Amino acid sequence: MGSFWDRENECMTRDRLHDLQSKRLVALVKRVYTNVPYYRNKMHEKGLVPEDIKSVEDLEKLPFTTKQDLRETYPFGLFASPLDEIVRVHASSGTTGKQTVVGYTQNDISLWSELMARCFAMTGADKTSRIQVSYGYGLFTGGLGAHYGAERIGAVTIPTSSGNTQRQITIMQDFGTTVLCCTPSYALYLAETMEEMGIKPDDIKLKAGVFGAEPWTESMRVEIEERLKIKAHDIYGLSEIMGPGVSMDCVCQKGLHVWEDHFIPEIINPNTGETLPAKTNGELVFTTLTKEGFPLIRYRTRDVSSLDYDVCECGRTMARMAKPSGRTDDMLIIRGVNVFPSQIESVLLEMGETSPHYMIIVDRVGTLDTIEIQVELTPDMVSDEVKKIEDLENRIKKNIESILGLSAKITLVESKTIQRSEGKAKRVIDKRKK
Ligand code: DLL
Repeated sequence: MGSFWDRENECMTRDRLHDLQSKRLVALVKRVYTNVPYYRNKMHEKGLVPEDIKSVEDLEKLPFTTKQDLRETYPFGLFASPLDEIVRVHASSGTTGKQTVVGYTQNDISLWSELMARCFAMTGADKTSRIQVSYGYGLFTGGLGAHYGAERIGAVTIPTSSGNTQRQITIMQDFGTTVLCCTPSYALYLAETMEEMGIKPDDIKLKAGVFGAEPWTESMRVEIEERLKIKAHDIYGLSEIMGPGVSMDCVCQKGLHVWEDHFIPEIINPNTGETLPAKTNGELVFTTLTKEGFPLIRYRTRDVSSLDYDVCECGRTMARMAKPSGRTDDMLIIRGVNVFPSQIESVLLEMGETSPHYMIIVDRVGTLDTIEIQVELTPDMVSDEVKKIEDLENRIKKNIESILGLSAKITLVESKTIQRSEGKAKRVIDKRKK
């Protein structure tokens, strides 16, 4: 089912995969121990030498790497290749502290292109496709990461980068774009702008979207698929591990296949560090197996997901991670209740009576946390229909309360008043953090 870029590797038996991962892990540990003093010290602290790591079963002995380690070694301290072998750097901005800098050798760029090509092939794309890359180009990995993968499969690559929304649509129409790459929130903004321009999904050739870089719910997927009449794929990645293309969902849309021949995923309990069994939710951890410039051992992503090792209906044997529901550090604690913005998104989109644009505002009055959810009305609803609006606000409030066990203030706002995003959407304003 579906198309493959590299069927042999994507469907290899789990036994073969185990042997390959073990061989690669042993080589990786030797490499970082020899080349990166920071890792050598961390291993010594745990009383480890490279010979202690003989197979993937020994992975748990190795120490975790965290964002803090990356900050302490800023900018190039964890690079495992000399700088004259590094041909590209990217950086992720991060909301707190210094940027995280990552480096790639020529082989790393080639591997990244290869894995992105696997992702594109999963959408059915090939050299006859036209792939519009509307992720930002620059230090952010989205634009260039998708770009090189699109070129690798031989598609016509259209590097529009993000922004200039009407022009994006004109290009889509004139150049016959078949695959669109951008954040899911931007996909929704593009759909909205298309509607305003009077362009219908049948007027363009778009067949698939490769959307990621931020959490989005299944309901959001349905909304985008219906409005653009396409298949919307979820692509995941992070600069530290490579960029986009660490995993993506196939046509079955039942989890994102992790390219396990190059990355080992684990799920841990974020509080204890203990490894959790398959199909259990926890923090996602990755070890890169083949990266040269910036390999990482047991990197704690802070993303919340779970892993499923059952063979997928598409035939791929590579583990599937559940759609990430958010980040452990995005979790809001409101009056002691844990809240992920994605839970609120699900409620709103499943009700389907408003537009999908919302903003969560958290504050503290005295010692009490308050939460307000601003939701946009659809263009055909006007805010002077007071009775109707009140009734809708109350029903949203009730549904939020039954899912979160938390009373929230619901404010319905006029259509198109909530800021649209061209990249990663900002959905939470936490005034308590000031
Ligand atoms: O966002 C890489 C990327 C670009 C992925 C384009 C997909 C498409 P960073 O800027 O370093 O890299 O941010 C990484 O974004 O740890 C997640 O919290 C979040 N994220 C990325 N993809 C998804 C996704 C890129 N599909 C951080 N679902 C990650 C949920 C995602 N969250």
